[in-house]
Amino acid sequence: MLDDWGYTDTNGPSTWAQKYPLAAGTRQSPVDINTQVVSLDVTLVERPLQWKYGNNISKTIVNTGYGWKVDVDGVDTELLGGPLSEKYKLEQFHCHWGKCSNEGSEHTVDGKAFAAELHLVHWNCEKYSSFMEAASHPDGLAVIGVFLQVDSKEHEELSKVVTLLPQILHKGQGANIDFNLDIRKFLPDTSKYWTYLGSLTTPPCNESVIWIVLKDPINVSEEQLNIFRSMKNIGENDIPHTDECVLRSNYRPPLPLGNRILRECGS
Ligand code: SG4
Ligand code: ZN
Repeated sequence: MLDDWGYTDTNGPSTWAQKYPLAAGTRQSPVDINTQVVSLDVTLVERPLQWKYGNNISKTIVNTGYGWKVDVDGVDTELLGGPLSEKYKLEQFHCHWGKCSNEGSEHTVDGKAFAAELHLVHWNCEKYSSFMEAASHPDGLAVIGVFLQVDSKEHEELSKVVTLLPQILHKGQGANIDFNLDIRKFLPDTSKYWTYLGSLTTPPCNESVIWIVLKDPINVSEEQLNIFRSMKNIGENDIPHTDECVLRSNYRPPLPLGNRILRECGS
């Protein structure tokens, strides 16, 4: 049985709105970032983005059937400043990629896609009491997006994730992280970013995300991406019918910005 949503021809992004009406909304993500129409916002410069991620906060990694996801202990984490009016806590991070490296990111810049995009998902812990509660409010979530581009050498910290993937090739599988997987090493310069109001990029596509897309990409190797591309979207004991069970790509293409404003900080 195919899931009711996914990234195959039959259950991919263009079909989501049939079952998840929010996916047809006017505040959807991702979007193409047209660098000609972004507005420079001095208030963002005056209120720098601040974050605090400690050691040993990455706890487990799971195959969600839609990719890998690292759950963190976010108690002592913080994200504030920039476009955010309150303090947010990190909940998890995950990645989107494509079947080849000229596609894979969800956001695009002047029509250009990167090979992959890392998402650090935070929730507003000042206004809401849980991630779940926050996810249904327009200012509930804040996601930092980091573009991944291909380079000849591997990304050292990402190689720690890659090493765990053989244990979670199938949907539903998980592994403990008993070493320091350091989120800070996934961050380029965080003073340069674009920000806009959007949604979760997967069903149910809640319009609850303040997006912060970092301008500078980080480098990963093609080999690292190839391991991502070998993950499966079915359980270990499910019977594979076609090669549709391989998660070759898991990104949603850009949606119209409409009358939303894209602001930029730093150049
Ligand atoms: C990925 O599928 C994550 O694994 C999901 O996390 C996440 O959903 C989903 O992407 C949407 O997040 O930053 N791309 S995104 O907009 O965080 C949520 C889980 O499955 C609710 C928990
Ligand atoms: Zn994501």
